[in-house]
Amino acid sequence: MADKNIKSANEAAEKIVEWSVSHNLETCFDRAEKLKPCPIGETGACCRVCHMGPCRLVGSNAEEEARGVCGAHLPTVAARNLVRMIAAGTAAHSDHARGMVQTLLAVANGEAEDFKITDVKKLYRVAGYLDIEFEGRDIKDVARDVATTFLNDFGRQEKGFINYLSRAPKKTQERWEKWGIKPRSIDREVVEAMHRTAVGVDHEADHLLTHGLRTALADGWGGCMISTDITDILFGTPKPIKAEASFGIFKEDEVNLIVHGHEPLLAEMLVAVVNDDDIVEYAKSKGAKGVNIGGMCCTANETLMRHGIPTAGGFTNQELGIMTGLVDAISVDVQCIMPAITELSTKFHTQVITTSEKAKIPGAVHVEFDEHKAKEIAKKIIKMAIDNFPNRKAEGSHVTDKYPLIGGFSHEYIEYMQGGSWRGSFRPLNDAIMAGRVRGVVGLAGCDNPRVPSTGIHKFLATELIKNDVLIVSTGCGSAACGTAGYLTPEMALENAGPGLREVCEAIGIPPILHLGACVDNSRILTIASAMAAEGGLSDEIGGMPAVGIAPEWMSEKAIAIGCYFAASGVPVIFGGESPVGSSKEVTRIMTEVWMERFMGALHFEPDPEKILEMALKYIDDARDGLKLKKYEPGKFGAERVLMSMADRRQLDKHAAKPHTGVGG
Ligand code: NFS
Repeated sequence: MADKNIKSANEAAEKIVEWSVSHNLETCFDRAEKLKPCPIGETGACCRVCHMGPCRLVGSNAEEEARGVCGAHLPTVAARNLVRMIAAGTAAHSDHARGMVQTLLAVANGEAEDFKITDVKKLYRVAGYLDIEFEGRDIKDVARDVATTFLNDFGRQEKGFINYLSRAPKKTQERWEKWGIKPRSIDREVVEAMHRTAVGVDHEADHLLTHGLRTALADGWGGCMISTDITDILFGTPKPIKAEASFGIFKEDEVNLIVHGHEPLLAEMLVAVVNDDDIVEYAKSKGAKGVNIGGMCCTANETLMRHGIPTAGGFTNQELGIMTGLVDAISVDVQCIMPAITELSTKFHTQVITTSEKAKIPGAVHVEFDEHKAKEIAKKIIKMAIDNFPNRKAEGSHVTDKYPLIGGFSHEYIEYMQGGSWRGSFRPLNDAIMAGRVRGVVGLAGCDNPRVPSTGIHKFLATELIKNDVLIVSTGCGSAACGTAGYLTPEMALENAGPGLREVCEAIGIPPILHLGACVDNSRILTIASAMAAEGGLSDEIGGMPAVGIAPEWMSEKAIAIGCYFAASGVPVIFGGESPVGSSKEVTRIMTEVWMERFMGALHFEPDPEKILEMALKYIDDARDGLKLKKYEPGKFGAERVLMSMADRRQLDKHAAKPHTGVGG
């Protein structure tokens, strides 16, 4: 593990942190050191839902004895706190998804002329999931029906559930049905979560947390999955693509514009127009060779996956990026944007531009995005960056490290690469797991965090897991952590993967860590898990698979929503850091033991990286035992099953509902 005395485990980032200290500039790392978390709030024992408090439920026997002024017990308070985090996280992803749906509708209605439907095949596949007729129909009519069907998933008031629940394996759906956690609509579950957690409403921890899971499922199989699919329809389904990562992506002789935040609409338009003649001419007139776009956080993942736009990294890199002195403008929309960047930018020449009607930051210039005038606004923003280029000062850390990477692994591509257009399937992966070549799969995701040597736990787990023949799928700032460390390359398999995983990676030609996209693209992992269940030979539901989710440096409420939708879908999840409900034994028991019993998933919090690794491998090996697979032994593989008899196939087909998954589904 990384040395505890460093701020970032990423060398380039650490160089800039050192530079910031020598130049008396404050960063999140300094603030994290100065501002220790309140131990009562940190563990979920503080209740702030009314103004008789805040009540602190503390003491040596708080679980049994502590009460708020209203009489609320600690498990109630801790559970309410978690449910509110889930609601906030769900709201964030889903509001983003709503923007995507509204844009698709505007395109269908001819009101957003600068956007178009790029991936018609994906539109048809989505229409197929939704039982919308598409053959022989006008594309825009299909798109309109898709968009209006999805809009109903946000606000459905009549009977029914979120459409995409039907994409999960049948057995997984049956568990949801049995325990009453099928979400009706996204907004409704979020509103109900806020209602139930208001003073004097729902007080039973298990009952509260059950609704938390229902809300989280609305996020995963609703907001996130809808957002992924519409983004693919509008801008293309990702395929493997080369890009670069770290601070060396900024160019000395070009205008550098960072796109930072989450919603890809404006970023897509900036990428589309950046090489237009008038833009290039204008840049030259100000002494620059052109305009270079770089990404940050999840917007980076979106533009990297589809266009190979380089990334400057994840959450804790945003201030450091400005400190290179090379950023002429940073265009931000919503989520994970530190307000600190405007104050910091005054020490440099960087122009911070806020663009969402939902988000302003004191000190930033506001240029509001409107999908009906996308191109015009994109050009305005690029010109602002160009105008600022001559103001670039000499100072800045000017760190130039960068690494190549390969991103762009959509679930469609992962299926395709295992057999081509006609025979794409998850058979080879399932077989490799059955034979013990691949021990299991880990989703390594979530934020990077200044409270630990930032990106260090991601790097530790990434290298250890692949050494143990575990295939990694990564998203969000987890991908950025791996990308800026140089881990997202096929060579990584040769140098660091265990013998079985290396063989598989070489045979298919993939890195051992697959970059699947932004945090909303965690929905791609749900689709992959469903496809693996449908393929047969492993578990016939998501639960019971040799698969684990890990968010080792999480900080956002969105991560909690994601962790909970994986748990409810049947995946054991391990988060790093202190538990935000660690004060309550009862809540902790429900999230681990009770959820495991009901859904075959769980949500653990474990600050020790070595223990996270140990737990993940144990979950994987226990799942292998449960499925009666060959015991995992490094370098020793079972017989690869090449062909299945028809009888075998029929047997599997009985359990598996193939039509709900991936390509051709
Ligand atoms: Ni995910 Fe993306 Fe990063 Fe964390 Fe924030 S950018 S949505 S929340 S910090 S991974």
